[in-house]
Amino acid sequence: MSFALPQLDAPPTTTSTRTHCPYCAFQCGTVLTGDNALSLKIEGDAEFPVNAGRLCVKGWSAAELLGHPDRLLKPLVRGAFGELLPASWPVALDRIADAFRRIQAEHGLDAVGLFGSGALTNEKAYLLGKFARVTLRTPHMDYNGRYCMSSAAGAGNKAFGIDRGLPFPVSDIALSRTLFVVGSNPFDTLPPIAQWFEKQRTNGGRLIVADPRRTPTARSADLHLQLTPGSDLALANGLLFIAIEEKLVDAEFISSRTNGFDAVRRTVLQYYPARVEQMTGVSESALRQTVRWLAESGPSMILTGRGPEQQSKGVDSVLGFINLTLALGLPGKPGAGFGTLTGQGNGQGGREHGQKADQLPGYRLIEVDAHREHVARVWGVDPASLPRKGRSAYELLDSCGQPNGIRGLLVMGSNVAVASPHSGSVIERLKSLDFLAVCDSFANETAELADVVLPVKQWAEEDGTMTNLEGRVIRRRKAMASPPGVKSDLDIIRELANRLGHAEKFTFASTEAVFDELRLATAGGTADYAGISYDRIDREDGVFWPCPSEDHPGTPRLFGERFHHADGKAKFHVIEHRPAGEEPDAEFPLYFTTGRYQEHYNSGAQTRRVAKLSGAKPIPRLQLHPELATLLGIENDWFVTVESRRGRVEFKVEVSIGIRPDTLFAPFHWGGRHAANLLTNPALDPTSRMPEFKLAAVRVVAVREPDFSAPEVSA
Ligand SMILES: Nc1nc2c(c(=O)[nH]1)N[C@H]1C(S)=C(S)[C@@H](COP(=O)(O)OP(=O)(O)OC[C@H]3O[C@@H](n4cnc5c(=O)[nH]c(N)nc54)[C@H](O)[C@@H]3O)O[C@H]1N2
Ligand SMILES: Nc1nc2c(c(=O)[nH]1)N[C@H]1C(S)=C(S)[C@@H](COP(=O)(O)OP(=O)(O)OC[C@H]3O[C@@H](n4cnc5c(=O)[nH]c(N)nc54)[C@H](O)[C@@H]3O)O[C@H]1N2
Ligand code: SF4
Ligand SMILES: [Mo]
Repeated sequence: MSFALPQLDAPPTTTSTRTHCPYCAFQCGTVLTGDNALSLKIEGDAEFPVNAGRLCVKGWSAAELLGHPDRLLKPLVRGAFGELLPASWPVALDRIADAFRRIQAEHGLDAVGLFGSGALTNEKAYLLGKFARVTLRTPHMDYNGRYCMSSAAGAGNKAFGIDRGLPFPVSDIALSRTLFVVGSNPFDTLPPIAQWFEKQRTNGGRLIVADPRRTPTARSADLHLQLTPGSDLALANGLLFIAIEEKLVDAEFISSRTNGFDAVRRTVLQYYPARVEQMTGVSESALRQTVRWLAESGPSMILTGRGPEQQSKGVDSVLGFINLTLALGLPGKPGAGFGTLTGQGNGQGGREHGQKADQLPGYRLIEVDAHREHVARVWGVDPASLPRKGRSAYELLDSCGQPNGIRGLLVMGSNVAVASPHSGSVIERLKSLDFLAVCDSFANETAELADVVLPVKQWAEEDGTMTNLEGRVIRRRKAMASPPGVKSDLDIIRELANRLGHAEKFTFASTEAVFDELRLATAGGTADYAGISYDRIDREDGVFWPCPSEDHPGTPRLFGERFHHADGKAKFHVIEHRPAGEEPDAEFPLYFTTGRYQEHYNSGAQTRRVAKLSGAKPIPRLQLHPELATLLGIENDWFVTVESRRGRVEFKVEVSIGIRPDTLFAPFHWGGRHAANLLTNPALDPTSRMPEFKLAAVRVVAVREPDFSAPEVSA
């Protein structure tokens, strides 16, 4: 049955290539010179308007991974004695196709699952979704964006009728008079964004940051609201109370452009300042100052990050801040409104083209008949043959090996064994699968558990499109040939579809041809890419969706005239504070929250391998306040064992005044014994199914002095 398909990417034709960084949603423009891994030089692209030449330390060092000695250059297949052994491509691909065919024959179509990624290009996300729905016909396909943008997406859809992270270009930040950043630390997570904050400051603007930690971003703020973890929703309602009380709301905007304010006004009456001060730990005077600055004449902007979003009330927390921006009449004006800072490289595009368990391309919904019909027509299949809505990311993983759960899984672009909440349990579930396949460039902690690992091309070796945090669709351009022995994700999907009897649905002459089919599939949808072509992206330095036709200019700024609900109005939502899935108590008295270092990226599978980055941050450090250190009888550089109801981890301590005394913080970039996610709580938001990465109750169970005679062991 198997035969080799021609590979989609043509050889590179030039030694200087404009493309984009492989990592985060800022998608900095880069210029690559050289045409092989050893000589490749990365520079910031001064012409690309988003980063204007700047890069962060991860972007500068990204080339090191291309020729890295750890890079997988051959497929690996689990041998008879349990070890992963090199194998040929036909053997490895046959192994996956045979396993999926057998599992589906024995246990039904639903027994196979797919797990995708916001790191994948639009073309890959689209084709993987098509493979799930047309070839495997399983409902169970989800992706790591569920862990990332799903709460912001849920809130945007509810309030505005559309989910585009920033409804305006990043450059709008510089135009805002007051900028309020809630639970994001972009000076570490999107560092070149600092230039837009600097311009805003030069223009006389102010910055307010809400974060339990005094981060580099918070340190540069005019006002830092050092709130209790999980209290964002109460904070938002409390700010709206003050706006109403002080008559700072925009009555004209509320009546002409929104629905639902009256019910919200009645609810927020309960959120009077003294109560909110007690719930959030933010003083009444700081609450009043925040509202007055936001309402002062001149445009104001509120941006959220993962802090308020990665909670079991993440959607409602974001809706709270949207309510506030609507009441103040901010959206739709240059330099003003609400936005959320997307995280992964293609976190935006990755959630538009059908990787989500409830979605089809173009942000269509898999449960809506008209949407099913449109996409089925493009794919040339019967709409009734498309599966229905499947399980969300954590639920999908949690069902692995369980009765009626997933028995065969393919993971493309996520290190779920490190990135998932309650990771100790997720690892056990992965081990209980009949069959696990992983496509990656590195044998990460998830690949170590796999039956087959397929080595893939990296960013500089392939073409495609990405959609950045502004909704700007940009080109990833090939700069060099890939090592022999690796394949692109697109070729892998096509080879598997071919083996499973669907070659004719996956015949594409190029990556661009995949994009052209994506354009048809998204035409008329919310995320309409129909008018975007590779040529246009090249000419225009990116095109903003929605862009329904070739003569449409694209849409850099949304909401100027109308919102995307049928009546053109935005919706207020009544929301009430509720406790987290788990609050500190006598047994587990401390808050534990998680986040990021500038030097490492997500599960660390890539950046832990870059010498300069792992040199700067070899291990995770547990950040805790000096008062707590005194209470525990520990000092900087000591070791502590932290325990939650789900697991325990030993951390080296970093005593710092930059955190609340009731809260511990650790980054999640490491696996094994350093894995923060052994502690986190998989309580899920009811709408977005986002896990509660930002809040677990923990206790310190042991402390140990450092042994200066032993060398420090890194992860
Ligand atoms: N260096 C680096 N950059 C990255 C990434 C990376 O791993 N490393 N990943 C990319 C991705 S995928 C993403 S999603 C983004 C994430 O970007 P951010 O949202 O900026 O990142 P986080 O560090 O997860 O969380 C932000 C802040 O939330 C705070 N926080 C914790 N609990 C709460 C709370 O209850 N309320 C509030 N208001 N704040 C709280 C934390 O202290 C932290 O400073 O970064 C992207 N960029
Ligand atoms: N405790 C805690 N946990 C968290 C978070 C948190 O704040 N706290 N944040 C969550 C968030 S926001 C996110 S986005 C997730 C991210 O966490 P993960 O989903 O693990 O994502 P990454 O570590 O970025 O990358 C995963 C793998 O994809 C591979 N990869 C990169 N590009 C490609 C590609 O094009 N094709 C293929 N096949 N592979 C590729 C990389 O080599 C890497 O091994 O973690 C989540 N987990
Ligand atoms: S900010 Fe993001 S896109 Fe830019 S260089 Fe750093 S990791 Fe890459
Ligand atoms: Mo993310």
